[in-house]
Amino acid sequence: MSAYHPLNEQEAIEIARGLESIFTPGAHLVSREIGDGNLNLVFHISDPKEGSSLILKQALPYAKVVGESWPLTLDRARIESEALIQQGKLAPGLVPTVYKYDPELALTIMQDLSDHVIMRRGLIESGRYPLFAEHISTFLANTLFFTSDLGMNQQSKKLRVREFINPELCKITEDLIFDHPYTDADTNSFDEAIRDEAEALWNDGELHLEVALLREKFLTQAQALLHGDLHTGSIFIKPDSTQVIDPEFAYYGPMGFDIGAVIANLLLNFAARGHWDSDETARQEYRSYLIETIREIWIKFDAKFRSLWEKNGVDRISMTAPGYKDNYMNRLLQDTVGYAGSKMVRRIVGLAHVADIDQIPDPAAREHAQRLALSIGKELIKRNRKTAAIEDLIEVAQSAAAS
Ligand code: SR1
Ligand code: MG
Repeated sequence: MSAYHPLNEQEAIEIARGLESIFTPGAHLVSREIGDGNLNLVFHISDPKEGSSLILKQALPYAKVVGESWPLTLDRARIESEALIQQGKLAPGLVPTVYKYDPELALTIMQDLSDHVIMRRGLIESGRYPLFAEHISTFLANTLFFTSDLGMNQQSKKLRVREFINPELCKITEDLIFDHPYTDADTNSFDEAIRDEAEALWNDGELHLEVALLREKFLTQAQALLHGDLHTGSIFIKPDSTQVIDPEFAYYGPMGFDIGAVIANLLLNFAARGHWDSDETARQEYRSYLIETIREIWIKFDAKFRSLWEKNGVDRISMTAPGYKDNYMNRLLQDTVGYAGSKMVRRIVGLAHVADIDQIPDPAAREHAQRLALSIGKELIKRNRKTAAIEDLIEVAQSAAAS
């Protein structure tokens, strides 16, 4: 195959045909471009007769969500495939298998997960996933602990940080999450009905101080290898399986950014309930399910992370210094709360929104959900450094919903 160019469906089939461990030679293969994300081409290639299939994901040299005017590095395909391989080793069974990476075509060929659904869609359709908290807390504890200075050789970690330098994708986050929502930026996008809320964000000094502190940590703290974009659109799910995909934003950053991303997206769905429920009872029940999931994620993550630290810690003084572990876990919770809030705010007034809220057709119901999400998000950001327990975050969400 020649140098980089965006593939068409026939070319995708020819490349997939080379994976003889998946497809029998001469099989009749079918291709569908199924990419609905912001950045890449995604081909689903299958042999309908044998029932075998795979996913072929190609990075485009620009951000698909905006167009060719926003160039974007193809190196993100290397970052993504390498992160998937690392995460697959640390959290087996929770990440799709990578079959092949082709640097020239910025292409990753991986396991097909189409017997799962994208979790954002699953939540919109009121799905319940009883094993999700168990699975995602394992993914978070294992990938964050074993890539940090607490759980891996500290010299090797410095070299790993270098491999995952991801400046262009980090800049997207720095702009779209930690800057643009707080000023009248061209990239912002919001319904006119909530202009008052957007303008309030631009003029809230107390909020800006907290966002600047969270941004500083995102810019400077190489704490662990993050997924970097762990929203519910980056998770394939079914009742007995959770698969984390799409780590093209991976880099060494503050752990709370990944944990906060998961919680933020559950809370965005929490804010959107009502339209997606048949009646008030259904709404209350689904909200309770989401809150219970959030509580369970943090409690399980905290227990698993501490246990890994006890059994596999490599950093002597941090294991013996009285109070250090509790202090560390509390700072992690505070970061989680601050980043969860930041990720909620950006999805209401920034460039990229979420279907949970944008797809509410009734303008009044949508406005209500947007205002609720902003109210929770702002409060989490403002309270992040005062948080002492996951119950504090839950209280913010429940009181905002009740008022
Ligand atoms: C230009 S990319 C917009 C957003 O999509 C990705 O999923 C990230 O969340 C990014 O901020
Ligand atoms: Mg993505």
